[in-house]
Amino acid sequence: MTPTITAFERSPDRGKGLARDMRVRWALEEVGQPYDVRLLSFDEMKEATHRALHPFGQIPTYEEGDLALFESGAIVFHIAAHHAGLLPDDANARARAIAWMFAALNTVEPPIVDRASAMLVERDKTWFEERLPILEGRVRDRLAELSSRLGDADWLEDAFSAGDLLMVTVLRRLSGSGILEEYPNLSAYVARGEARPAYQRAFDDQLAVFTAASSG
Ligand code: GTB
Repeated sequence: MTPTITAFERSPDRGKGLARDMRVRWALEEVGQPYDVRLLSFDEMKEATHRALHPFGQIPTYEEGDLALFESGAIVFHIAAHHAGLLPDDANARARAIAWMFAALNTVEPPIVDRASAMLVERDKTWFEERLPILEGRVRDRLAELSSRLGDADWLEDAFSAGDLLMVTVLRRLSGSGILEEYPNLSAYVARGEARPAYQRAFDDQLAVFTAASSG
């Protein structure tokens, strides 16, 4: 059965692939699973029909037969658990790849999102200039630790996994900040992820949505 995911009808990132449908698209492309996309406006996301799928009225969601899922991490995990290619077969290696999935979403993403949110909605506050270095300091702390762990390896464990897929999408939220570039091995890590053919297909598909919405 072909799954259906939801995505922004017009992404605020103007097709840069920073919204969280990107990680789901990428996972589906990595495992070779075709999918449909239902595009939603901000108003539609808050309607009861969509809230039945997503309690917080957000994207992405994932529907496949009787299954309806929300939360990008849970969706990527579901895809990885049901197809070969995103999680190792060895039980211990699999557990470690899953640990990196949680690390991406639970340890590295929060300070990055805090910074991005402040940049978006707190710029006009009197305390913004004082707060920004604090938020950026927290991002740098995490990146320094991640950079140190990655070292000169290609991926976080022996082979590319769903942990890398999520980590790369999380680090991409720093695009344009200049912060990622302070850690050359992390920049190269993100570039390695972006160079994967599955990533490229997913990126092109989400960009095509934005381009079509802008020309219509
Ligand atoms: N924890 C959830 C998950 O991982 O699935 C979070 C889902 C989420 O934040 N969804 C956002 C959303 O639906 C889109 S991805 N927002 C609408 C709303 O809450 O009303 C977040 C996002 C949005 C825009 C950019 N951007 O423009 O750069 C980047 C990321």
